[in-house]
Amino acid sequence: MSRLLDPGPVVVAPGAVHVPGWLDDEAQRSLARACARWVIEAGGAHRPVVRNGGVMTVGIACLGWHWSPYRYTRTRVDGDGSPVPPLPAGLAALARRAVAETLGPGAAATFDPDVALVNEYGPASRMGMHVDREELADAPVVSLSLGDTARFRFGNTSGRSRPWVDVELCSGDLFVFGGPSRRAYHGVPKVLVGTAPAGLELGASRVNVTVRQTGFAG
Ligand SMILES: O=C(O)CCC(=O)C(=O)O
Repeated sequence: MSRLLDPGPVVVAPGAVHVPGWLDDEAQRSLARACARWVIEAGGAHRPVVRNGGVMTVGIACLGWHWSPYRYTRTRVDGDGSPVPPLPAGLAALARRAVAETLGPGAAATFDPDVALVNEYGPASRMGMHVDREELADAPVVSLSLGDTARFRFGNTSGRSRPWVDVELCSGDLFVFGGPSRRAYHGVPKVLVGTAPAGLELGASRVNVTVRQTGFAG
């Protein structure tokens, strides 16, 4: 359920905007159902192995391009090698609307997303501070949250440490970061278990859909 007094868009940093309750209850249910389908079409959510050999605690299903540390490919190179399903047109359109409503029609006009990651969090999942840097394009990143609330840490472009702002991303919230914030470090230090709205069919505590533009040809 949406919070009673959503404060409206909050500018967290230049180019970084949080919109609480952007998706209403029905839109959340519809996105949750779509995510369940997309994860199956993508061959499941894989748990990438990162630079230090650790296995991510977040499962990732990829649409449009396959992300595995630290590159994009057209096939699931760290899985069964099969091709990645296309980015659904409806999700691309939703992401374009998100950019228009947060960063303005000018930013939306040039936003041409071609990849989405469906991130599945369990109660103990975390995502360390990182930069979305594998994309050539400087286009904004659109992030939609479903299920349990996440503590989302939005930092700076210089490094993993402070200053940062902790934002609670609830089910239905939108977060967009572009412009001077596009290469900011960010992460999810905690999932607040048991905070998901009732009636959402999610195969995880929390699902985050991140839509991006790689800037790659073809
Ligand atoms: O789950 C989130 O809210 C953030 C996801 C994220 O940082 C990413 O996919 O790079």
